[in-house]
Amino acid sequence: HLDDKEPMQSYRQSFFTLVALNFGPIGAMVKGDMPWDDTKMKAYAQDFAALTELDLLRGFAPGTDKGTTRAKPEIWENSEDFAKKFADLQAAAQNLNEVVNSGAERKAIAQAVGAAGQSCKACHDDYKAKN
Ligand code: ASC
Repeated sequence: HLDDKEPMQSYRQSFFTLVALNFGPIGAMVKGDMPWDDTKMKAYAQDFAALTELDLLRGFAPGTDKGTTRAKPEIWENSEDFAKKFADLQAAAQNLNEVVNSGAERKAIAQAVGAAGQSCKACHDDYKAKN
């Protein structure tokens, strides 16, 4: 990627791909779209939490608002709010990992998954273009 013209767009999109491939099946298990599997639930919740410890904001460096991206210009205009929303995601992912790995019942897990999904959505609503 060193000669990629859009390395930071690729960096952040890779982050979201990994997050979606961990949180997606968690959501699917909670919704009953995929069989519940405690081992997978624990592993994916742990990886989801670990992924959110990466420095995502580095991927939204100034000047990377052009090109192959659905990132809205508002990200760079409201960078404090954007950073706060990412901190909310980190907290929600951390909480989900703790709930899942504390042996909580499914109802409590579903609640923590819902909260994490809300923090995904809060940011998408304001900062992700529809297409
Ligand atoms: C997902 C996914 C999102 C969030 C969001 C939650 O699995 O890909 O963007 O959950 O739909 O509301």
